[in-house]
Amino acid sequence: MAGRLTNKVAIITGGGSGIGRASAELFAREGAAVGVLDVRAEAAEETAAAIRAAGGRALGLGADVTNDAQVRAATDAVIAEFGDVAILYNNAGIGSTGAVDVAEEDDWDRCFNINAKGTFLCSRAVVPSMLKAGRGSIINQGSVAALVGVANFAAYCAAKGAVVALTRSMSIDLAPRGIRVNAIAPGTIYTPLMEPMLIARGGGDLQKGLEMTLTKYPIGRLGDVGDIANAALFLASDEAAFVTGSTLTADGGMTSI
Ligand code: 1HS
Repeated sequence: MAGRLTNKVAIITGGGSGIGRASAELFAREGAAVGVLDVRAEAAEETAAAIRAAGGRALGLGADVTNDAQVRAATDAVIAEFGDVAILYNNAGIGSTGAVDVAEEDDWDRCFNINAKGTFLCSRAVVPSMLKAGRGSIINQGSVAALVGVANFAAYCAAKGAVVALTRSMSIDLAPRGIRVNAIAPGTIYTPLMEPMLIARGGGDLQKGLEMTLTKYPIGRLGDVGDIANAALFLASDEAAFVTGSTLTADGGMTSI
């Protein structure tokens, strides 16, 4: 299978659904062998099976990105199957709602652990393999919520802000060693992560939450998973050879208002 990622090995976290699944399928269509990680092993395997059924190469693995042993075991399994890793997409994430005065401590910790610490643990596990190969591209899932304030998303805004700051830090540490690190800042994409946040915004009414959200998007629609998968593909590919430390907004103009 020839394409923009031919002969590359990719790991995508949160690959069992949403943006992660769309990206895993796109990367595989572009020639990558894909390690699909998800906290739900059956969802990871489902994505991997769909890729294999379409003629691609994929391995589905259960891994909680907040658990270092699980992350390392999954990374090692991907390397054993396909070889050293060229692309890591730190996509796994979780939402959180609430202003700072009502946010729950457990929720804050969970939001930081999955979004920010997970990015750290997965990167730490994969970088040695990229260094062996002499090159790599890491893509971290940020959010527009890292760039502008979003009402009633306190923990989420803070955690995604951490991901974007970590991206800049990683990029300067790793650029001299051949690894590029970038973030994507998606606007609202209708995925399992976003649904509870939309319901909360609409006061329990999903449709109302969707309508309220749409007013923030000059382009006149919310995003779809393919919009973000295509942004990730660019950053993963050699077309982005001079791009590192950047945060690519894919937000229909939301942050330009
Ligand atoms: C969940 C995703 O990172 C977007 S954060 C919410 C932004 S907005 O659609 O409410 O303006």
